Amino acid sequence: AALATPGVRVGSKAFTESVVLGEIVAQTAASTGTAAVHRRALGGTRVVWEALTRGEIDVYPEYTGTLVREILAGEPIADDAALRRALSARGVGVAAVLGFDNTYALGMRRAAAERLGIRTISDLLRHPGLRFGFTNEFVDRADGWPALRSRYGLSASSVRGLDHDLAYRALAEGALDVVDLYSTDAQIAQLDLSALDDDRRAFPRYDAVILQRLDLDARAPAAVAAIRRLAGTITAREMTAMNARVQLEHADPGEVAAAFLAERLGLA
Ligand code: PBE
Repeated sequence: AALATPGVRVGSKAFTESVVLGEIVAQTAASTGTAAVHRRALGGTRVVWEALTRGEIDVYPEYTGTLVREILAGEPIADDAALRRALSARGVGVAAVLGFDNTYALGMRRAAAERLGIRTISDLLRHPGLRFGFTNEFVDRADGWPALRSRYGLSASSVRGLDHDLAYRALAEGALDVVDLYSTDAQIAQLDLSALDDDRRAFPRYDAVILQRLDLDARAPAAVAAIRRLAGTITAREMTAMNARVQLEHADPGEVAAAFLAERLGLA
């Protein structure tokens, strides 16, 4: 029997940007003649990370703050070198640091924030009656609502967990007052939201990276080399524009990724 074609199995988390980045990675691998599949929107952070470490996928997009504060929480990670060591002990490497930060922020409709005089997260302490709606994962994550609650002493009376896109809709319709934003989401500009200043620095940096299983180097060297060349190629503005194509115009993430690779990297 013929040897199985060495392939690259890409995964992504269940939100727009992760799927777009997964497509960029899968198409980049495919451009080297390597078979590539993308298991889109596999699940939340834990599910996709475990799929990587168990060997069900080879590559997926992640964020440094998520690695340090959630996935590897409990391990002291002081700097970049320590992060790479902790990953490598798990058979994982950083193939590329993409060039932008997608941080969590708390957001309100600008008009509502201005009316109530809210500019910072600390200002929320004076308005305990506000209705909070957070992405399900944010409600439980060590770097999400639990971190904000203890850092700021917030004790909202109403906190709902919901789908990220539904949270934006509920905010726009006035059914919620405060949601967690991802800073590269296109809805922030579209819905005229304001991101509250994280005045007590609860959130870390969330630099977008591509994680890979280290054993992929031997299995698909050309694809890995191509994925490494994605380093530094995406600015926050470019990522927001790609998210907008999907979030606001409902373009397919595969098309958006193909356009990016063609225009920015000359990959056909
Ligand atoms: N995010 C925003 C990150 C954390 C901050 C949703 C892009 C994530 O872990 O997926």
